Amino acid sequence: MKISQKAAAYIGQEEKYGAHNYHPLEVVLSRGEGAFVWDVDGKKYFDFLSAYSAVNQGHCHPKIVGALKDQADKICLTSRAFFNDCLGPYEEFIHNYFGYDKVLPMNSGAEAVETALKLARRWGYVKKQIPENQAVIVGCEGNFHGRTISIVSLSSDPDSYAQYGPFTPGLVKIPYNDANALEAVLEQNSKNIAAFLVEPIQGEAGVFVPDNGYLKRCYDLCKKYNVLFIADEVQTGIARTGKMLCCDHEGIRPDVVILGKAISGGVLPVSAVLADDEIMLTIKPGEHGSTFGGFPLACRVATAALEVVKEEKLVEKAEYLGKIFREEMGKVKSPFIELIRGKGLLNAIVVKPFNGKEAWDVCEKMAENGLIAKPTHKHIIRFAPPLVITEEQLREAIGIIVKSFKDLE
Ligand code: IF1
Repeated sequence: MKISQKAAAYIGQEEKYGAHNYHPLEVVLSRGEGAFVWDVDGKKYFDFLSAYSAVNQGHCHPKIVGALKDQADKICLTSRAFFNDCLGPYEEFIHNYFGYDKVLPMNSGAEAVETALKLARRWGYVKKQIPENQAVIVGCEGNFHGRTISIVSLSSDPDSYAQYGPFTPGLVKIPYNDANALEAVLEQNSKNIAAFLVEPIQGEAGVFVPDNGYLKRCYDLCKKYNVLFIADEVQTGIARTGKMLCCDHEGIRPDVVILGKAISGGVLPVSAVLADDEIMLTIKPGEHGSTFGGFPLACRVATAALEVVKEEKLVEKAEYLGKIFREEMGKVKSPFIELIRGKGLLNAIVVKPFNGKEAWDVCEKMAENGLIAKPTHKHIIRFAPPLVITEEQLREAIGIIVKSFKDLE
């Protein structure tokens, strides 16, 4: 991929002075607006990653940025050592928006997942009388829940866990999309199992959509064996899959919901754990927290970001536009296209290598043609534009994707 001297300079700085924990596509971005981003040379792209589904409301949404600017001139951070005039209103807003008794505000998705793991263990000891330090949490093969030591202790991806041991105990994995596997592990040891943690769609695994009914069956099993059903909606939540929460597709109400990414519209790191009092109040004052968790900027930004979702009907848009994407891409005859799958505007194409070209080459070609996306697990390209994309823009973007496959044939 040819890059300008200007872009190369930025890339060189990251190479020289930054940790090498990523291998980005060689596009150097400097501006974003709605469904579009521009690089340092002024080239415009459709953004089809949305920062891994954090920018559902579109880049630099004026209402969200406006809330940030307005609050930034008042007070940014108080810490939780004192009260402030933003957190209470935000917590009531979240209560009314999602229908859970309480919210525990954190910052990154991983922090919210860690919070949910602690909450599940604490509930297990206090409410389920699991013997101290014996609590087990069940997760799924192929999961991605973040990058902390406990979370990667549950990972089945060596890129996530290799050479980071020793690992946190009490975390077991079962195959994804297999409710019988959950039933088996619950029958065997439910008295020590505190929770089942699951992504309603496995994002990083390549937008792995489980069979219809899978989540409902797992939810029912958790009820039967008095195990918390915890949904990691960090990537699938906030309208991305055509419902406010992906679990809504199956009409289930998780015991604990984990949110992140688009809860702030991609403006600040904001995450949240939702639960009812019976679970949430097992954590007492001083037993969990974080410096920035629920800080005034986050409260204002997340409130605006969630208001935008309803005001601009992003749930309905994701559902409607996602169907168009899968229908139109399903018509394309290309030796590269093995499979198209997804829900709402969280979609992926499994790419068959052809002509010595593979997913990475397709992404480079799409960037040349004005659309950025990135492969996951070598052969899968995720397509997740901001939900504010118009139908006309989506159809134009589909044209770019199709042209890019053709260019490589
Ligand atoms: C990276 C992808 C990876 C998540 C789910 C929790 C978190 C994530 C379902 C943690 C974060 C990000 C992390 C980022 C790339 C991206 C990602 F799935 F979205 F593509 F890695 F798998 N639960 N996903 O997807 O949230 O701490 O990042 O705020 O680490 O490279 P976080």
